This record gives sequence, structure tokens and C-alpha cells, in this order.
Amino acid sequence: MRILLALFLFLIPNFASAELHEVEMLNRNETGSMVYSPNFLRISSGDSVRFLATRPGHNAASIDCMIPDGATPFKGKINEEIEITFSIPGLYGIKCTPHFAMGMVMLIQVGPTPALPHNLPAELPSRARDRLLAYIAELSE
Ligand SMILES: [Cu+2]
Repeated sequence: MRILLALFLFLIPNFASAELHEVEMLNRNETGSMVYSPNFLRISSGDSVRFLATRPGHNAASIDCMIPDGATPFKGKINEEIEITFSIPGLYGIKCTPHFAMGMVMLIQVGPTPALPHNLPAELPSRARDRLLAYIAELSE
């Protein structure tokens, strides 16, 4: 009985604190074509995000120049439903590798609102850049 209680107390905090969020990878929705839905997420440190292959031909990968210091880059394969746990707070840029130039990107804010960038790296494709700036403007509101 005492062991069960200890196990119970040990497990509860994990259930209470870590959430799983889902993001769909889509060809089109009301916001445009080649999109993640939602296109930005605010989550807590330790939460996970699962990228769903709702439509074929997409993946989810971190944008090299847009993850916090110390965070590990990731890259899913096309049609692969990856689940990533975000433990380092900050702002993460996510891209679909084949549709990066078409602006298939999203933002994940982990933990409290970080200092939002006013400038984005010059090497971003312009459509990805435009969408990221729009999402950042929404995050700032
Ligand atoms: Cu895509």
C-alpha cells in the first residue's frame, strides 16, 4: 500500500505538468496554402508537440538559425509524425523542408514570452520570413 501511494505521488506531477499539443501539416486552410495548423503555439517548458501528417508530403524540422541556445535541432522525415519535447525555453522556428520557400513555417514559444526578434536571419526565404514576421506580430499583441 505504501509503495502504491509513493508511486501514485511520483506519477501525478508528470500528468499535471507535461502537455501534448498537436499540429497538423496541411496543404491548405483558411490562412493560406502549405501551412501548419495552428501556425503558432505557446507551450510550457517540458511540453511535447506532435506533428500530424494530416496531408502527405510534409515534414517538421527546426530552422537552424531560429532555436534557443542549447536546444537540439530536429528534422522529421517526409510524412513522419514526430513528437518533440521542448525543455529549453525560448522561441523556435519550425519549417517544412520541401515547402520552406513557399512559406510553410510556424513558431513555438516555450515558457514565458521571450524577447521577440525584430530582425530575422537574412537567409530565410522571403515568404517564410513574411509569415514568421506576421506570427511574431501576433505573439507581441
Ligand atoms: Cu510542407
